[in-house]
Amino acid sequence: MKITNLLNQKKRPLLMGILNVTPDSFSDGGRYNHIHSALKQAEQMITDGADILDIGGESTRPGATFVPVKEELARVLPILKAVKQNFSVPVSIDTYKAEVMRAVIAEGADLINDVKALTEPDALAAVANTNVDLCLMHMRGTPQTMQKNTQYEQGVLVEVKNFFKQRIIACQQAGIARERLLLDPGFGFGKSQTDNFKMLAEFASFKEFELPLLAGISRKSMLNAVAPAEPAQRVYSSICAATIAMLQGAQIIRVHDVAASADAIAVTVATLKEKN
Ligand code: YH5
Repeated sequence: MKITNLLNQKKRPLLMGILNVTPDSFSDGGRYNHIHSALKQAEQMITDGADILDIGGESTRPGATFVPVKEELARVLPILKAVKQNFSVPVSIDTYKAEVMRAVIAEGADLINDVKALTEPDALAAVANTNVDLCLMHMRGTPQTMQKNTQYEQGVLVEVKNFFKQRIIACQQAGIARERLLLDPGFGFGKSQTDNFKMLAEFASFKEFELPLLAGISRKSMLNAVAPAEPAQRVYSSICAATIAMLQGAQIIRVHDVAASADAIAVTVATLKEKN
């Protein structure tokens, strides 16, 4: 299912539920429990109102470590297959590795959610002659180093937009139709606290690209800095941030807390419906 079709059909922001499959999310490391717990999570998120499930096999949190292709595929492929067999919800795969992209596309992935915006070798070619949707996220540096230098010479908004312009051109040159692209400024990825909130305050300005915008703020540290709480207790601040983004045109919100976010979407939609 094309994400743009889903947006046109639902006529409201879409809810992308984060399905966590990195090893710290399950205790024994056994494959059966791994798949079983992912399917349970998936089922609950769909019941709660998820429109898309996002599956990632390598954590891209600040300081997270690299996962080899083989290991990433061992984590993600069985879960992708199981979700595709059991549910009809579109599946997004959070990866920046071309080899992983090729494998998950062959297994029916609907969206490639790339925190490196197809800048890795061979990534553009891996997706070019396919019909998957693509989320291009801005990150400066790598997950290992990105919080070391968060100074933007021209200001964060200008730099993120220049990056989007370059990546859109790179996609066009690789033969990727513009209609397949989504944009995401990448909250928390190599940005200072001030810049994260500047991007949220000015989120509407990213509409200039006339592409669907994705906001991923759920449970992030930028929220902890202003409303201190352990990650699992950041629901209220996450809902608030997602709502601020949706009021400014975010069309997909990437979240951990699906049920709470579905209520936020309902309230936002009812509000936006009455706006001139
Ligand atoms: C995103 O924004 N983020 S992985 C640190 C946290 C909580 C959550 C507790 N993948 C994004 O979710 N893909 C990630 O502190 C993403 N946009 C897109 N498109 C980081 C994450 C997180 C990190």
